Amino acid sequence: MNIGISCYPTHGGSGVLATELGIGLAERGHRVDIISYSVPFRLGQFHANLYFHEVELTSYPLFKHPPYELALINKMAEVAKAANLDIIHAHYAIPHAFSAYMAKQILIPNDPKVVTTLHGTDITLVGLDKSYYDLVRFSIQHSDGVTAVSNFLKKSIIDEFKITRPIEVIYNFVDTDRFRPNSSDTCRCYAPNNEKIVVHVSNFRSKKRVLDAIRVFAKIQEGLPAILLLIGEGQDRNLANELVAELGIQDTVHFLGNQDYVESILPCSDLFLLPSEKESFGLAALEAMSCGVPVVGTNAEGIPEVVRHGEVGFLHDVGDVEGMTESAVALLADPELHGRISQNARTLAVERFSADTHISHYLEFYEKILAGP
Ligand code: GMT
Repeated sequence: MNIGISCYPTHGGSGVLATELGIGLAERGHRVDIISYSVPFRLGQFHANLYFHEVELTSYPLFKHPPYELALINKMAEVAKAANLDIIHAHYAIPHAFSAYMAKQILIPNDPKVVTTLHGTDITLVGLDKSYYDLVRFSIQHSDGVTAVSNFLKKSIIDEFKITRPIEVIYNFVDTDRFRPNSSDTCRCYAPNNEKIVVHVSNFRSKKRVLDAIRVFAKIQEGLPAILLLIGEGQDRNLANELVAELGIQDTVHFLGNQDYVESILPCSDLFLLPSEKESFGLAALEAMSCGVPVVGTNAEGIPEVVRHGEVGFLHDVGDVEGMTESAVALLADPELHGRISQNARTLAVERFSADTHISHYLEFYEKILAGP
């Protein structure tokens, strides 16, 4: 099969998932053409059967902003023609799904099928904005196939956008060979006295509630020696800095910025914090689970579908810093409990969210769409 993938190249979950899917499909012998404004960071090394196409932006004095969507549509149509694409798979509705629809119009009668995967805020936040709502609804209705990354998200699409067409839930997945428990000590330099290592990975947007992660950590370290690794960049970074200074915990909190290889950091950590207010799935937590790291977080949106409360971690209401702290301390202070939850986390990732199973699911879905009217 020839599959075009359009996604964001940055450190967000939708781009990660799209890239990992592309790599997995290419490894199975399919031709994959990734279309984006720069090379997705997760692409890493060279992969046979996988091609990257940069969307080039041309500016002109008339344009206040160079029209990215138009350049993307044009690039999609160009690649689809040259690579004889069967499918254009758009990840995140804005602007990829509508751009794929437009590319398809250009290509009629040799048009590929358009598959759209909705990831989260394209439905629950940005897509609800009046400036995008009708466009997102149109794109969903006019895709040949639509998938959602959780049951929560499927229900939101139906409820918020009054969608009646079928939507397939295909959970996000993780490469359990790369994200695995090991005796890595790469981040032990931050914990020279064997302190517990607590990790938070996000894009530092307000809905991720990184300040709650810091507050939980501050309380954890009152009771036991611990350090916090904050991975990511975003608008709340300065607030996070200020809070760390206000709480006087600068020596034990380390801002690592964006990291391309979190699989080197996660295995040597003891706990992952996910205090999000909005999270349709929580791919970052799944990657931690795959490394055998227990998760403490919130029961928001789709998180409980991934982080099973009491089995692979503990979930509390959004903003319940006390509750999250209690669970975190209970886990970190009890090696038997920690060992059990860590083992469960790894097992759940392998048995329920492996790349192999879910890439097969996507392929079956493509075949169904290609066989359709
Ligand atoms: O808006 C974001 O948080 C970024 C977004 C993305 O496109 O990277 O993340 C969403 O997609 C991920 C991959 O499917 C999910 O794991 C995240 O839960 C989801 N984020 C939200 O729903 C807030």
